[in-house]
Amino acid sequence: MRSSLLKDLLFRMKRVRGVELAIEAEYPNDEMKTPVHLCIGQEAVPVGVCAGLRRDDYVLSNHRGHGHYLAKGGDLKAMVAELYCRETGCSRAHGGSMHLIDTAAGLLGSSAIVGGGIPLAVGAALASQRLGQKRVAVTFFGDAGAEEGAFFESLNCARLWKLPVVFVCENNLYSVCSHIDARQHTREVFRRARAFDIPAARADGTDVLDVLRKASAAISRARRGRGPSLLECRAYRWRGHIGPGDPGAELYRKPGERARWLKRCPIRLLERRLLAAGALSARELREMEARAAGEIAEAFRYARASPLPGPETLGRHLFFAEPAA
Ligand SMILES: Cc1ncc(C[n+]2csc(CCOP(=O)(O)OP(=O)(O)O)c2C)c(N)n1
Ligand SMILES: [Mg+2]
Repeated sequence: MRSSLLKDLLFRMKRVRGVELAIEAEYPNDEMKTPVHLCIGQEAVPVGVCAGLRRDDYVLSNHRGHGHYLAKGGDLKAMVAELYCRETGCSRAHGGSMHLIDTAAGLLGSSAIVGGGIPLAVGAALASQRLGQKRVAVTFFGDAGAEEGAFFESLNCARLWKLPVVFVCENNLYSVCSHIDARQHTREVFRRARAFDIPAARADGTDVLDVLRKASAAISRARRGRGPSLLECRAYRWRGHIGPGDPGAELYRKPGERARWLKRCPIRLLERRLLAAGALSARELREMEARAAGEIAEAFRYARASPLPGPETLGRHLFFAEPAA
């Protein structure tokens, strides 16, 4: 892989991590009027998958969507402004963290309904196929998303119609505070695709290169008209289900589990590889971090300086028609 691509992957992961650390630090000030679900520890999945996509490909995200939005090329300032409920937010302050959208970047939306983005991606893939566009649709969902009926219905339709869709399951072992062992007969979500005759693979979700390689194979298959695939990525949610920190972690995490996963930081892993191979110098690393920090600080400044929406904006940007005056 070209070293410029590797460095770009590293930068993108650092930017996602940096934004989320900043959100976590600022959240207690209570200016962000939205729940936030942080993806710290899982950055290699959105960054690896989206690096295999074209800008005009589609992504459907979920409640833990900051990484998906940014990795697909969503506008950082508009995302932070959305968290601050500003008029300049990507959803014009109507959505908050769980309803990010940037159609110019192919990010068609995110759904707070667990599994809700899965059938939407099938719909986007169907549209692409019917219009002969060769666009691929990717949907990100969690291990609990794979428990929803919509998941199975979507696999069925996607296979039947040979749709250009890639189902990406981010298996972080938890649904809120429930471990997957208490919820599913097997931890191996990818095996379910076999029942639908859909090719499936499992990637190390802490290794961005493994994710990129396997996602690219699935994406290229979809683009060639060969139908859907499923990619299960194993990673770990370092923070609690919602908000900053992980209050009550000892009540639901298995002993020693978090410490084991912390050793597999996706960012440190790639950084160490690049430094060891001489593909990245200490100076380049500092510059990269300063660039990410600069973009993030600028996005927070922009968000805070943006106007709050007035009551007259309440009915705008919605699907229903305004009642006649
Ligand atoms: C249909 C539905 N059921 C339940 C919820 C409440 N809920 C929100 S997030 C969540 C857990 C989702 O877990 P997972 O899909 O594994 O994603 P993760 O949070 O681990 O990224 C639940 C149960 C919901 N939003 N929608
Ligand atoms: Mg989960």
